[in-house]
Amino acid sequence: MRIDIITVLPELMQSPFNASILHRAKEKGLVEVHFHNLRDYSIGNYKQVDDYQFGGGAGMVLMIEPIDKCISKLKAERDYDEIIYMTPDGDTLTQGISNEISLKENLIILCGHYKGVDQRVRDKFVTREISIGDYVLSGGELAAAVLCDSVIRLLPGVLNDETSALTDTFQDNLLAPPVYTRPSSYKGMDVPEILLSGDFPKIEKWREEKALERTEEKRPDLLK
Ligand code: 6GU
Repeated sequence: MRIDIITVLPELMQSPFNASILHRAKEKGLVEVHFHNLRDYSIGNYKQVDDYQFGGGAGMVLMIEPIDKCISKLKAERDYDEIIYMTPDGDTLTQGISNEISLKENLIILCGHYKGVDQRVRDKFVTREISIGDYVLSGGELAAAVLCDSVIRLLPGVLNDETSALTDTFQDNLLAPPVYTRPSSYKGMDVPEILLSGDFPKIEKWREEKALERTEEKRPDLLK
């Protein structure tokens, strides 16, 4: 997979990609992430990328021309499966959307900023709009990093057996069951007997029950 991220703040984005699982995915050659500073595609001598909105109102809007220049350059180099715009009014990210996106080859992710981008960018270039939840961030960068993390960890070969995505919370619309590690008894708090029994079919059944119980208690909406 190749991901091209267009942003006015590349510095804000790079560190999550240089640690842990995302770093390993890059090292293994399973993903390439490229950052494009919108200012490098700015117009005029002032490196302008945003302007006041027509009709008045507070807040700046990212201009269409630098975004067009950047996207056009990328599209001339390869085909893209999706051009994703990160915006609080997009579709709320779910595991299902991440699963779907993880099957794509080449992605462009455009990060909104200030009041967002000129609507014509959304109308003409963008194929999908994603939000990471009902709260407002200063820009789309952290949301893009969240999206990339959730997608990259699903790419075949990124996770090993111990970190397998198959048993994650949300993967079957269920929360994950409780987990324990050593010691089996700590200050009078004991690990459920069954987990120490070695009876794996029974343990599996227990985990399914606990996952369902936890989901009923904390997120009954997932079961509907
Ligand atoms: Cl994608 N962008 C911004 N600015 N805020 C958000 C968001 C995105 N998702 C949730 N809040």
